[in-house]
Amino acid sequence: QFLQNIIAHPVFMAGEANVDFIKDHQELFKFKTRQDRATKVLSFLGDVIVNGNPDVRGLVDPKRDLRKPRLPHYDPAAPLQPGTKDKLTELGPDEFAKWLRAERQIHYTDTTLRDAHQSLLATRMRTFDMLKVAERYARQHPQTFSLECWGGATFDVALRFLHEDPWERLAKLRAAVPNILLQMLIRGANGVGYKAYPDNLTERFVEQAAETGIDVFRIFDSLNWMKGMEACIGFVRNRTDRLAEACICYTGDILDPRRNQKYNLDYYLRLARQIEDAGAHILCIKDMAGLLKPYAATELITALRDTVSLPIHLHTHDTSSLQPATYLKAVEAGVDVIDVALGALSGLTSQPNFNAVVEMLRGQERHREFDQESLNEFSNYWETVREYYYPFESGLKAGTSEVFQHEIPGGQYSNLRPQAASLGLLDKFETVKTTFAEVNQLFGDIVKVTPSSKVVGDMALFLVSNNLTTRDVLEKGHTLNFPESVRDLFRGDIGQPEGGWPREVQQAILKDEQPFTDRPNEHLAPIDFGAEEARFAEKFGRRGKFTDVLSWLLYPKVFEQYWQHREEYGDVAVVPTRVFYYGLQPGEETIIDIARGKSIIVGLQSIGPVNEDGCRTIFFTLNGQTRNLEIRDTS
Ligand code: 3PY
Ligand code: ZN
Repeated sequence: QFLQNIIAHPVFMAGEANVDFIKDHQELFKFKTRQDRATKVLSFLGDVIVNGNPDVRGLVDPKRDLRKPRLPHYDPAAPLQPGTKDKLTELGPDEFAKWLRAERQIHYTDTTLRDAHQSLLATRMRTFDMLKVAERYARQHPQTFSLECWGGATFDVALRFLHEDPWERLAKLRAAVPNILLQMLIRGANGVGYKAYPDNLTERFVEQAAETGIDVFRIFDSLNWMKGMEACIGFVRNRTDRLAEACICYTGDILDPRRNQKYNLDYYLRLARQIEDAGAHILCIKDMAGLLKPYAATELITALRDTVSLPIHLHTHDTSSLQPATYLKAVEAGVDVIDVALGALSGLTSQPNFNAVVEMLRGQERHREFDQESLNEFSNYWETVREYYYPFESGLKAGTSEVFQHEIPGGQYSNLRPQAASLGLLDKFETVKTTFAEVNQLFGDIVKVTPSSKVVGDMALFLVSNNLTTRDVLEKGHTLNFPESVRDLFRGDIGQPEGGWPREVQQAILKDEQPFTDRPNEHLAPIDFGAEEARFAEKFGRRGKFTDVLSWLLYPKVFEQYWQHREEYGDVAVVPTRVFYYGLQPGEETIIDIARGKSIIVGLQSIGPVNEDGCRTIFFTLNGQTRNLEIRDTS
């Protein structure tokens, strides 16, 4: 540790250490007493047992039947079949794109590990549950086009609520799935965040994501603004040998004269041409709210295939429950890849049901065969595991065609409800939804997807909670103090919408502040990575992995809290989910694989009363030996 202290010392890092360096810096001899991994994990368990996991506080139902899931069958001795990852390595991205476009059989992206749980379970799915089945999946279903498993909200949520390192998740999934493309969602200039980042930060992020395991970068801009996507497409194209998939975010309805003034077929075709010119390998139709109806899909996909030579990937959410029909029409019209989620994590605000869509296309000439029995085993696994996450269920019970009016994205719908509830607006949720649509019109009818959709949601909640209407914004906007996110949007912080911002609304919101129309990233100084790495070492007491530095630069506050948690409790991603959220009951035991090839058996014997220091003694067994821990009771 002495050496580590020297290497991490700011004077040494600045290259200013002289012969007296060690003599002058007695702090180099201060060694932190590091607790071993097992003790750290026990402290974490002790805290959950005594105080509960704060993420589920007030939501625990002790009567829930949380069973152990049955793992899908596989043959570990059978050779791993090559898949799309091998194809990409063999062909390189440009030839791969041509190969994909020429494929007859339909391809599937499985979103279970990203969008499905983001849209159904507030993004809470843990690495632990993914890794239990990842290798099995790679062996059983190597013909899958890609696994969407990273990006979007998962980066932030992993650090913030799960206390996990998202990069470690990706590296482990990559090791478990060497044969299928791994895919992420990146919000163009906003990276995996909610605001613009300096370009060179996004560039290094993309390089690192490729190195850690990402093959397909699905890039979008929340206002369909090409300038917000171009740089990111360039980073993937020029700095990696992976696939840049750029999106047209679908909004309105090209077949509805009331909704296609701005967002009509010509608009989407123009955008698709620009995406091709910007160097994307794949074109994605990102239907984030599930608005693309079956006959609109026929028209759009037929026209897109005539307009660009890129393969087309279709993403939708089944909020209305109509979207399998859209897939049928899209497949007939020549779409190349469709996004689906394994049965138990599909439907409603998530993607259409993988297992069922495969069957829907049986008999169609483009059908691709999957082992249905095995797909169902995977679905059954997730059905059991989903129960562990019951506090995060959105409560939506059936498909709703209301989505065609409010246009709330699937990933946001499940969040808006608890957001409304936290403001005491649950009985006004109907009004929140209609106000969302009205705010969209007030803003000039914009594309709504993270982060622009969040701003529309913030404004809708602001109006409803203050008993205001969109008309009030125009009539007395100059006297109102709007949410910060709304001011940022109208200032130009997340880009420019088609046709610009409505001038009157912009003035009411910004008052004297001046908006800008160039790229927000241009207002940000580039990151000096050397200096930031040194600042990291100074702040956290030692040099971080480069991935830690990136996480910290993207989410400084969230990362600090994650780091503290990790220092105190170690890597909690190894704790089984039921124990992570609900602790152990007296007499119960669990096995935890704390490191590769190293497992511990932890049992809870009993919980002592609160002593005068406000602590309880927890009587554990660790591999059969009694271990007592003092845990502060803050409950
Ligand atoms: C995200 O940006 O996280 C999304 O899922 C947008 O649809
Ligand atoms: Zn989505």
